[in-house]
Amino acid sequence: QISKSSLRKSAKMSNASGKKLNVIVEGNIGSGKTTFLERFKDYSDVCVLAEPIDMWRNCNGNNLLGLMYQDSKHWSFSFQSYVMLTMVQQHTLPTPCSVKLMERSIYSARYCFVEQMKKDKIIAEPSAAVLDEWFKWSLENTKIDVDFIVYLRTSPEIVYERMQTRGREEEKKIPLGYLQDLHKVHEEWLMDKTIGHCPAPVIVIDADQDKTSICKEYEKFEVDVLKMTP
Ligand code: DCP
Repeated sequence: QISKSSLRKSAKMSNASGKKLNVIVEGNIGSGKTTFLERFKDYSDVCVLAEPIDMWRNCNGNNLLGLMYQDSKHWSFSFQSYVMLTMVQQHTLPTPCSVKLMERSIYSARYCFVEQMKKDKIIAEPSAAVLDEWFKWSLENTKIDVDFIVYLRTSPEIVYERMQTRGREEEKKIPLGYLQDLHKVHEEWLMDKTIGHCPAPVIVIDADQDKTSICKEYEKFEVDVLKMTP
């Protein structure tokens, strides 16, 4: 007997235009982006690109993520330059699949993280200007397409708890205040549209919810956006 889930896994996306869809998944640290992406890993017509955190932890033997949290004034510029490079690599990676689902983007690197680091004077204005030039050049000269943004919207207090439970070594000293600041810049970029440029329609998912309720929201995304037919 063929199960419903195996049918779903082989389901073809049938978006009306037949155009390939590029979807980016955004949200605060600990908002559940990885869990959201996991759901699509077995689908034959979806290319899932998880965040290249392993590369950030090992750039020619250097843990840039760890260095950034240990001495942010010294290492944030190097770290964000490398994040932007890895994001351009993911945005431009060819795929035969109908849907490319990517964790984060060059946009959140620029409009959330670099923006906050500029505000906190962790990245000096001249260094931020260099990152901005790279950002603009990449958008103008490479093929970075975004058709939808999935925003996993959370409360900073909830993601703070999740982050502590997860216990990622590099993130041990992140204070609640940093997550509140990152929440604010995500909101300004994706909801209020007062920071930078929002490149595509935003699908908001309440990601404070427990796992069972979130799964229902995820299913709506599959049906409404990916047009998946079981
Ligand atoms: N990070 C950063 N600058 C970026 C992107 C990420 O400083 N441009 C940092 C923040 C986190 C780590 O990298 O310490 C990973 O953060 P993400 O929010 O991108 O990924 P998570 O694994 O926390 O996501 P989730 O828990 O939602 O799956």
